[in-house]
Amino acid sequence: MARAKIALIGAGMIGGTLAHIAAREELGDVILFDIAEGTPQGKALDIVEATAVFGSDVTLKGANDYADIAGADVCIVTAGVPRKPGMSRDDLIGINLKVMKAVGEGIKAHAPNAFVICITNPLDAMVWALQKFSGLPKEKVVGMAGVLDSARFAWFLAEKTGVSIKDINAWTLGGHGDDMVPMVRHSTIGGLPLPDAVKQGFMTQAELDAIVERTRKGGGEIVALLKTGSAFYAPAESAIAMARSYLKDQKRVLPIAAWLSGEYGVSDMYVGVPALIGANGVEKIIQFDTNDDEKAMFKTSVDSVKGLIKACQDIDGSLA
Ligand code: A3D
Repeated sequence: MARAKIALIGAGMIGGTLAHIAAREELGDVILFDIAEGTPQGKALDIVEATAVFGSDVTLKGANDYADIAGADVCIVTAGVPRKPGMSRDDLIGINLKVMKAVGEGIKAHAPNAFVICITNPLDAMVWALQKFSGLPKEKVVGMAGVLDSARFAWFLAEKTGVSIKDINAWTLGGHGDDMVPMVRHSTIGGLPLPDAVKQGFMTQAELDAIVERTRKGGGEIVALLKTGSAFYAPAESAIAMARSYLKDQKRVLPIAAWLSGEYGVSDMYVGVPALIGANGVEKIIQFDTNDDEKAMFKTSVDSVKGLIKACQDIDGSLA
């Protein structure tokens, strides 16, 4: 069977890290695409030289021409600009919407059968625009945010309770903003829902509340520390988990920005929900039962995403 072809659109901090992980894991041959000349070629050459050391039978190539992504099985999109300290993700919308138009048209022309994972912020609006600009089937275009937000949630829980990260299963739903919805009742430590873990003394309610708050602001915490950009290692790992589930038909259930058609009371937009990813893309949306509080938080988050979509439509009339 031929090797998979993975096109990384954007060869910046996340794009370069994605290329490195994909090569080490022998997930497939990698095309690293960017508008900047030299950067994708330099990163691709650097990593392909490392394959002699870690022994992966894959090739990597840098590109500035969309023709090079032809026939890609997976496209992971990080093209655009990241946040700087003091900026919200929403401040990026003007620049990154134009980038999504160019990227969407490039994918439509050269890789129409790909499974597309968008990472560019503001995530839920950019994946929506990317689907519109590319015209690819909705189940083949998804956004990465929930895997990352949930990973942050899980790590904070592991750090606080001293329980292995392997035995923590955390879920964060809704849009990828500070009003995302960490699902306290559905997240577990060793199988115990978090409210039960509090009752059993793993942490206090106040400590759990602080973790929920830290999770919501997890991206900003790293932006403030780095000062020159945003997180890239954990975002890249998160997108690779999604790509792997598609390429290997693993059928993992992951929190992703998926197109909703009535699930969770939401239609015609992307928002973070648990979804099963297999060889057909998004094969199923998993519906958690939600109480009134969770419904209200989810609605607030969805309303924020609606506001971002409206802003996209105001900027680009073709999206209306
Ligand atoms: P960065 O290192 O700046 O890389 C972005 C790359 O995109 C640069 O190399 C640019 O040259 C390139 N680029 C710009 N315009 C185009 C274009 N039209 N076509 C192709 N390439 C282009 O950023 P990064 O890798 O740190 O972050 C990339 C994006 O991911 C940003 O929008 C971040 O905000 C976002 N991000 C999202 C998450 C989520 O969880 C959703 C997490 C972290 C970062």
